[in-house]
Amino acid sequence: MELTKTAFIENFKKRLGQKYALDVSDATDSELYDTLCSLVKSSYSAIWRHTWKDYLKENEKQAYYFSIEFLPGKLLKSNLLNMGWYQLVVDAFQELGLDFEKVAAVEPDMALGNGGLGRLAADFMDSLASEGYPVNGNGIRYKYGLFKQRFVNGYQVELPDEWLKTAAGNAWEIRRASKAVTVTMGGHVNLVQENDYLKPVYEDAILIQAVPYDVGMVGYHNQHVNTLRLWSAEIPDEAESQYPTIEDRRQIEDITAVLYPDDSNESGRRLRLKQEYFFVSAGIQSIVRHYKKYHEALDQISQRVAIHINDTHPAMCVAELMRILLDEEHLSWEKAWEQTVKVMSYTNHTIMAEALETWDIPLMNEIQPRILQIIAEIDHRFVTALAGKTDGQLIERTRIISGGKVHMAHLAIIGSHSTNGVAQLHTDLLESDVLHDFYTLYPERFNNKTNGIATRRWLQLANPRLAEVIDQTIGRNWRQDANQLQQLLDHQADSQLLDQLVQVKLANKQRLAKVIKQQTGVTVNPQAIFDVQIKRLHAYKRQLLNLLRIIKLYLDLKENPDLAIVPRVFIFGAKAAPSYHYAKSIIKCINETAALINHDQTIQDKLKVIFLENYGVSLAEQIIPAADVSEQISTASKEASGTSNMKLMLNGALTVATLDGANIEIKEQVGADNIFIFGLTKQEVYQYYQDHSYHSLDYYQQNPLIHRVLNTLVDGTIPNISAEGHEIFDSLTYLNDDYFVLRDFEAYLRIQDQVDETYRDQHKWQQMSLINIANACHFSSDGTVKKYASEIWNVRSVAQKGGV
Ligand code: 26M
Repeated sequence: MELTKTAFIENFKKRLGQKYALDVSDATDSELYDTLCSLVKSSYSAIWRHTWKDYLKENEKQAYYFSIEFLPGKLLKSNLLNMGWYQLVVDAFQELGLDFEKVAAVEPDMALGNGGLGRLAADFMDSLASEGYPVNGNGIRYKYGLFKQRFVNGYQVELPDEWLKTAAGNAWEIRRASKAVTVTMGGHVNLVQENDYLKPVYEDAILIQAVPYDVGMVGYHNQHVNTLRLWSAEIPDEAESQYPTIEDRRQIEDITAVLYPDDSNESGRRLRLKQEYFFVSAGIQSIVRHYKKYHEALDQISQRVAIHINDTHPAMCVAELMRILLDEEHLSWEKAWEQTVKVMSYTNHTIMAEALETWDIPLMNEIQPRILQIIAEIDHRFVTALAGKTDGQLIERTRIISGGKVHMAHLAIIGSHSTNGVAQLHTDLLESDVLHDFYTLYPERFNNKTNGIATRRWLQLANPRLAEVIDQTIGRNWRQDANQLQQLLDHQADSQLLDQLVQVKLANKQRLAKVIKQQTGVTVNPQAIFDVQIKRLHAYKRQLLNLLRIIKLYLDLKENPDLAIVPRVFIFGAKAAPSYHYAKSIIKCINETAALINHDQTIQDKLKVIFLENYGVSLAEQIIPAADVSEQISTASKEASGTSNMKLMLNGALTVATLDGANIEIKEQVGADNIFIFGLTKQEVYQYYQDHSYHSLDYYQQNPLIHRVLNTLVDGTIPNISAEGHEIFDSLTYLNDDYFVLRDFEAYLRIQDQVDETYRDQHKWQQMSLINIANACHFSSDGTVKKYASEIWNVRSVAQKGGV
């Protein structure tokens, strides 16, 4: 598949002529983009075909990653990189007099996820293909992805994300009508004895056509392309002839219309449950159908198939596979159950109690009565098997159905052979606390898989300048094997390299400064510290702690304009769930504080506060390479892992962190001297929960500094926040500050002083930065998926790695 620039240019011109009857000079960016995608796609489609045919030939065990969210962002550059075409296309475009970056910018972000969980799924897909594993994704093709965020008067406003309506559409998908399956929902079900089994007879059920749209997941230089299969709900052809009403049609098409924003507070939305069953049933049916085409015995399916349940949203996989094995394949309950548990595995992504998913029994019955029957039977057998053998209360606490609800995490754990957390601390907490009862029942099922990130996207693509400096220092092998980045540790004393790091960072900051100017009109100084907090807006992530410190600095500078502080630009990127009132109030307060500070002439360049709109994958790719400081300041024990911490570290930012999630492992890798750790530990947080000795009001009343800073929320110092300021003030004082913001405030100030002091010694700073870059390889998702493959799914790599 060796391609020369000349051949590419020729192909490109030819394809453009065929598709649009245009010359290069007459085509729009959108037409150029579409033509390029079409060339890329036809070039990998032969490999794609071979990849899955080879699986069959070799009788490979395959795994399927079920996730209600995938957040890949843009795919053009990533596909070009992985195919080995990137540089060639950039050069060819230059020769044609075309602006490659402008053309690439035409692609809409594929934003079919909320944040960490969906992005992790996308990084895993990249790594699984790049490591040559036979693992495919299974999810939903939402017509509307995560809402677009705008700020109006400092308030978040949500707009629909019409990603499929852009001129570019989704260039990467292939609609496979021939692979459609029918999903049955609603109605009633009766079990009728037929020969030696019970046959379910459905009444008044709705039949939904599930049509798969496949997206190729291209591996890095390895002739391997996996499939991300996203399902869309349509009216079945048979029903078409029965003249469905507009209302009927809408009922069906609504199922895959919108991605739900992460609203852990809101529950009972029947459409969400329909979405869950829809993609679970479609995915499992298509797996079983495929399996049966090539294998006989369904009682051996666990030897060829593994299914991964990403968070509890796809937990009905357990019941759906049981349904098919029992009702359609007539296996005995025992055999079906044994296979199901062997096939399934589950990842937990949060300990936040309000995010643990439950569904009311009547709702589950309404959406899919047969699935409820099966879940009830699993629950019944679970209770019966344990009765008399263990403490009755433990059984009550762990059973799937209790208090009128179906507990999805219980279903996932009981119905699978593996439950993992996403960082060591998180897994420890699952075992000792959140899922302790299950841990006593099934200790062998629990394991840790610390999250990871795709170094191709987050270093090679997002930060080409840094990538090139690394090439010059240790050669190019790290591009194929991230572990090679550790060789950078041999160059800590290379002052020429450290200078180059300064230049790279500066250039990236200049690039971001342009984006900031364009989006906000604010001019920022690239010589200042770029201090970055980018993640969903959530109380536990404590954007508020960051804001309070900004207010403190502002007050200090107003009091003493000559105060010698290292200039800082505070950069936020965050969406709040539309119904999460408190989070939206924090956004408003940050925006108003930003307006106050940025327009205050006396502050000059010493302090700027920038809240970029519509944070997402593409914006992250601009922000992360430009960051000096990475804010990872969640209340200890609350952030399961975090992954922006890993991306920022990989790009040379230094981390200010609590001992939470993967921050602990980052500290272990870089050493305590190369990270800024502060704040309560998990043990201290839990101690407070136990003895109720935290009284945040005392901190307000007794600490003059905290008093002064909090007052600005309610005394008019920060304008236009009378409602929001009071809401936040009250939460931190009278409502006892659930996330220990005031408790950690002074420790946070102290550690940030240390950041300033370190930054003044640029040699030291760059050395620390280098150590962080080198050690970030421990958090490559290539390594993470290898562990999933060997320790959970038992699948092997089937592709040879190519060159770099
Ligand atoms: C809930 C209800 C309705 C609609 C959506 C949701 C929902 C969606 C996503 C709830 C939670 C969701 O994701 C949780 C999540 O993103 N967790 C994060 O997972 C990352 C990857 O493991 C971790 O790094 C983060 O620490 C963790 O917060």
